[in-house]
Amino acid sequence: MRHTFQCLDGHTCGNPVRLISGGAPILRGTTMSEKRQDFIAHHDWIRQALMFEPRGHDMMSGGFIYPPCSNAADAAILFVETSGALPMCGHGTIGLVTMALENGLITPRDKSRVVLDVPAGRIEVAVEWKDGLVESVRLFNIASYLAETEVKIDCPGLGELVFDVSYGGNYYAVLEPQKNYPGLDDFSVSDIQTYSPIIRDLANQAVQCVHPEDSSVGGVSHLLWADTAKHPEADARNAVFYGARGIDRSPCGTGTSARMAQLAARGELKVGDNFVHESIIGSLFHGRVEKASRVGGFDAIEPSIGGWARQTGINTIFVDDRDPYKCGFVLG
Ligand code: PYC
Repeated sequence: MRHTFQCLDGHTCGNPVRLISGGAPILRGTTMSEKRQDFIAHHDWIRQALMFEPRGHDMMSGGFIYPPCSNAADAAILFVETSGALPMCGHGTIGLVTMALENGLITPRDKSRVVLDVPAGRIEVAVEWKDGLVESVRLFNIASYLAETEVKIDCPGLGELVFDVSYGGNYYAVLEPQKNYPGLDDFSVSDIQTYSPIIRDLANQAVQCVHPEDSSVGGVSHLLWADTAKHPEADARNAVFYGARGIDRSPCGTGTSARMAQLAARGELKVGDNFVHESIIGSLFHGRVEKASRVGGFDAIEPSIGGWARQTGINTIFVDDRDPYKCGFVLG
């Protein structure tokens, strides 16, 4: 049997986004969190087939658009990525909403503001149109909070590392320059790919992060290697690691949200402040602290992220049951 998936491919500030517009499985559940759990339990092969090589690659990321789960929303998103079916993805939202609107896949009540149910909660996206196309968007993300401070691990090959863990839709170990991590200029791409999975494992042994309002969301899945900016308009730079070898080419929406929550908790950002974040390729997200909030017993912020995406093509992907690489592969 041959399974067919219709896709729109694009990128958000350099990082790939694949909108799977045909072939979405029917999911059980009434919320996107429940539907995400059903997808993980019964349909994860689709994510593997469409994200991993040979149909995807280390950075591949995307999602499905579903009907809304609540009256307040216009649509819902299920995110997929090489690292799993994420609770939330910022660059993914920017790309999926841009391509869905430009291709008429969603028709929001207000074409300048799309309300979406996602596994991590409800988000909104303000849309800037130009000549019938989406020029840029601003994503109003879920409440983000600093979960753990000064976690210490001993990383083989590097030595002691100290980091905070912050939530912006996924849990991030936020590594700032320190004795054994001098900064991105002295740390190669292959250093990031070598040490990040080891640090992620050690971080998950050191701390057990579970979202206070949804126990299905937990665990450090992403690492944010922080540094000072190079771009004249940026406040800071970062490289986010995910999956087995992926490094985000965009400044990372949930990572930027997590970083803003960390800085806000330290008193280095306040409500109304802007935070321009630069990616490993020099692209920018324009973050802002919109509101103070709470997550469980934690002080939190509601961040927003401004960015843009462009569609690169249309892709019809076949997955053949006879193919020994039906579910793709990841190089160790
Ligand atoms: O933009 O939130 C994001 C993201 C998560 C993983 C890669 N990008």
